[in-house]
Amino acid sequence: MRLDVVTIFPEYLEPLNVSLVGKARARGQLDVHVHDLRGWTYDRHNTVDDTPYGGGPGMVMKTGPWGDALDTVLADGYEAGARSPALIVPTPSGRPFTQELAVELSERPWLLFAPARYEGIDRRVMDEYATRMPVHEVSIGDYVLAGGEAAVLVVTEAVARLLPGVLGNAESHRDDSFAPGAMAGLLEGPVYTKPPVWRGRDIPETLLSGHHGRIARWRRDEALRRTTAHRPDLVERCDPEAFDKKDREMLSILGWEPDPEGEPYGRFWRRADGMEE
Ligand code: 6GU
Repeated sequence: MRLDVVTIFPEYLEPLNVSLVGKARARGQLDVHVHDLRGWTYDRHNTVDDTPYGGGPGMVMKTGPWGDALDTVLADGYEAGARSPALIVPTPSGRPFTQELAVELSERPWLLFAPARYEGIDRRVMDEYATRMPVHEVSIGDYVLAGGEAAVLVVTEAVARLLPGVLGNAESHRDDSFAPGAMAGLLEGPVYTKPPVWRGRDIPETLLSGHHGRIARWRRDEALRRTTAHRPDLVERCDPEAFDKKDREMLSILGWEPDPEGEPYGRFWRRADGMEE
């Protein structure tokens, strides 16, 4: 996979040399190119922003540098044999970045990132490139960052770990919170390793039992406990068909019950007197 990042803070992308992404690069699984947007400015002050039409606070990133930068980077990539680029524009006003989108992006050969600083990039830039390639405006959460560079690191890491051969063990994806499968839509519960006793704290007995069925059940119960506590919205969104008899017992203990008026039928919701974690 080829990645291009155009930014006014190339140093901010240094972490792409570290850890999982750094190793994927070193192994040739990821071909990363970071470009300084100011390389496409032609005035003394290397201006990349200007005041917004219609007035208001803050500054808007100009069309000129972005258009010239993206054209050059695209031409260089095509020249090097890259194909089918997708443009990713991190912005707090984008669609939520999800595991589903990470999987979709991991299947593309070429991602081009355009992180904005200031109040964002002139709309015409996204409209222009959308005529040539998929454009994804994405937000990484409900808070505001000073710029999209940290989001580029987030998206890159989420995507890179899905590439074939990047994680050592293919099984490592299986139980990811948000991965499709048996634990679909539930958060992972707690995990433990040696020593068996630490500062007087021991390991839940079931995990030492060697009984695979009981261990799987315990993990499922803990996932339900954690999800109801931290992300009740995920439980409400679950297809009730995904809950077996034991799940339903656990959910009832946690204060959740099927809603006879739920859509689809029997969707779970928290009883008014439900237990809080
Ligand atoms: Cl992608 N950019 C900025 N500036 N703030 C954000 C964000 C992105 N996602 C959440 N907040």
